[in-house]
Amino acid sequence: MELFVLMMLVVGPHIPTIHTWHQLIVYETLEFHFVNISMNWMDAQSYCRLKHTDLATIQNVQDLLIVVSMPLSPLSWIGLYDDLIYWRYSSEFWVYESVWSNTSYVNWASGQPSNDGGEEFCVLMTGDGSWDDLNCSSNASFVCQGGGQYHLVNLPLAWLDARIHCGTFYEEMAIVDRSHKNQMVLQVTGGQPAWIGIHRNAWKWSDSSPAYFRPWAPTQPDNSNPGEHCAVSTSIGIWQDENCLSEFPFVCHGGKCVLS
Ligand SMILES: [Ca+2]
Ligand SMILES: [Ca+2]
Repeated sequence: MELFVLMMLVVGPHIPTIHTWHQLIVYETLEFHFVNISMNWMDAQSYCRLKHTDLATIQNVQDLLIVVSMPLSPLSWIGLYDDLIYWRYSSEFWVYESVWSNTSYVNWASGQPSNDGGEEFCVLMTGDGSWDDLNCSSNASFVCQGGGQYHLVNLPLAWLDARIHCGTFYEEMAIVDRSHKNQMVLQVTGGQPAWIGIHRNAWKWSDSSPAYFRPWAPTQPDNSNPGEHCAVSTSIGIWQDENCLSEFPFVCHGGKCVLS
């Protein structure tokens, strides 16, 4: 535990907000409340919003140290969840994001999106034109668009590198938001599996804060029991994904408080 915390302090990506005032170091943080009642994640969220502000948002090592200083249960819900709804197009410069509703065009293959291993955030067009969500670090050919046409690039790259390639040499990665566009892309690929320009921002906080700090336990998240779309903190402060319908005690946060 001590080693972990020390490592987090040394290498953690976020430094707490620090104000120097009259030689004092003052930390701003949220106040946290451990609730020792077992509920599923959604009910815990409702409880926290009613009694405090929201399920706990833990954005840096300072927050984490405060949370683990409480007498947590072995697994306690926090506000982090895997957002399976918001698929979107984006380049390096713009984002087109919409709730994927019945009126939005999708062409998922049977059983997809599957989010295997809890790490499938990018969309591959398969050989028959249907879509599969895959790990974005997988290498695949990809489809760009530019000059009013789609272009297959036979250079296996990870999804993000493919998007950069499209932005550099064409205009964008392929936007496929209509059935006839899906057919046009399929004609260009000739059935070769290829990335298209759709992905999702996976892990988010219940209170909509950005979720860059994610100290997962080794091998987590793994979505090992499908439906593991919500996160718990272990008592030592590293996290794992669990089925949102499981029942655990939980941590809420209230407003900001100041430590000095
Ligand atoms: Ca999949
Ligand atoms: Ca898990």
